[in-house]
Amino acid sequence: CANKTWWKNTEIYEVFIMSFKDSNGDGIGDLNGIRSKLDHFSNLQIGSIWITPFYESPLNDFGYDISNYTAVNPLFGTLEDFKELIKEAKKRGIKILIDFVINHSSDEHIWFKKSIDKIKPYDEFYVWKDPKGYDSHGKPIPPNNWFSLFGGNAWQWNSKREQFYYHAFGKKQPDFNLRSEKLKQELKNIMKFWFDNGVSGLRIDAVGWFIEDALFRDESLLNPSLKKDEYMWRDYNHEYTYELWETFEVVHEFRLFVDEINEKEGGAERIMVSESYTTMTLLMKYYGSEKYPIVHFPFNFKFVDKSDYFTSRKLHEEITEWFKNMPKHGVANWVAETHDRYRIGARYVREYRHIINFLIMMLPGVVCLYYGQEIGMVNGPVRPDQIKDPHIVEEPGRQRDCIRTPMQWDDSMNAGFTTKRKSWLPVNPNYWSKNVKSQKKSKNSFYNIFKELSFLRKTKTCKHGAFNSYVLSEWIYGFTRVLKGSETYLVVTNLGTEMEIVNLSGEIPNLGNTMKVLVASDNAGYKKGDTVRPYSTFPHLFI
Ligand code: TEU
Ligand code: CA
Repeated sequence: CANKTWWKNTEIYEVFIMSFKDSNGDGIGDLNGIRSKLDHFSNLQIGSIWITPFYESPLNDFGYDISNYTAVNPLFGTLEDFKELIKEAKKRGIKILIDFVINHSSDEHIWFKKSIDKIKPYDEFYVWKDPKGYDSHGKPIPPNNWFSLFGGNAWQWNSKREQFYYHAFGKKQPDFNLRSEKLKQELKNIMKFWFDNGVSGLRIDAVGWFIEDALFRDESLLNPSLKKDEYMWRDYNHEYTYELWETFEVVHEFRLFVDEINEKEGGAERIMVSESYTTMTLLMKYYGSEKYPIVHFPFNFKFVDKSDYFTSRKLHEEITEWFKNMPKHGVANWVAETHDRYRIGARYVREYRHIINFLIMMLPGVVCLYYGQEIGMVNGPVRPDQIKDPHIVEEPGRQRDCIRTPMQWDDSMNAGFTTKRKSWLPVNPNYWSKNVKSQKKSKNSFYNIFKELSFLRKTKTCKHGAFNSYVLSEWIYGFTRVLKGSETYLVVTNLGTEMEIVNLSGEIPNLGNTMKVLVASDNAGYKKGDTVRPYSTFPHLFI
């Protein structure tokens, strides 16, 4: 039967394909590897998985540089493998989401080659621009001051076409011209191709960079006194290169296309989720309205963008801000880790890993997880000579490799990720004690606590209950989930470093008298009026 609302409180588990599970012993994760681990998702009641790019690609940005959108990279398997994965996942009720990387392609895509040669209609598929002039050595001068997010000027000269092309990311990732109707038609064909192959949703990569100023105006510097070679991407406003109003129109157009397919083909709703790091106001624009839908929801990176610690009030504000701003028809979602930003343990105090899992699993809406989050994986040590990522994250000299070390399945060689002696990135040496297999065996492990949360998540209260947020003291934060006729839950967390007394009297209305602790991150027993250990969380059930 058609389930149109499956996505409204699903789990989206991000599988960074290269690092999840290798099936053929080449040291790189692949599609058959994912299929061999489907039980892992079933055990944790994961509703859907998002697989990072597995398409044909020279892998200059780990697949975020696609050279053929409808071909599977042989490193990751075949289209048959993908179909088999979809089939097996479906048996377990698991939906599959894929990456839709359409801000740019790889420069090795045939469209780009044809674009260089000005073959119609590909001539207009990318962002080409004449030089501003030539310097005294005859060198072409870039059209403006736009920078690449991956460092350096965003314009690359092509001597064959005698024009610059724009690349918001790496040199080998030329930006598409999403004003081209013919290009958009091609991209819709690609969407249709994957939907026909059983895909349930698309994660729209780097959506903010879709459209650039048609007049190619210079961006203004945040600090105008900076000299030409002193500033980089983060030092200017992104008025002309980021989230222009046309961006939302383009995504809306793709949404209409998805809606059309959903309507025609019945069955479950296929969804679109957007990836953008931006202001609250602009984020909310991605929801669109009921009459003008854009994406099903934009990723909520609140817990990804933050670091250090929370006071209770701060956390309350962070959480409620989303609900306050979200349009009425909107569905909330919570992300704490991705393949681009440091893992929780490296941004917050390590113990917050549990706290954040408790929160995002019990809050209303969709929860987005990153592989390894269920066992509390932390950034892995990657030596400079082992680094694979040519790009930096957060600050210069910090690559994204440490966020992408292989999944830790067991305590055998390379944590059971691969049979090859050297995996593509080193496994975190802590796999010896931190792995799925050993955590399954120990009662109070990260894995087992997470598993209990995953069961709680499936209750009526968690799915449909109302949400209320409370600042109970400086360090004690709490929220309730209440549904008439069902159990009431209270999630309490101590964000501080000392024991705190939880005073519930009067603060929260309509709580029954009998309290039962359901899951606790430090696994202590609690009675009403007890103290809560530092850095711990537990949901209560009130009867
Ligand atoms: O990321 C786009 C993005 O907004 C950033 O997270 C960016 O990658 C990061 O700040 C770089 O340090 C998406 C993908 O998630 C990322 O892996 C790709 O590299 C990027 O697009 C280009 O496709
Ligand atoms: Ca492999």
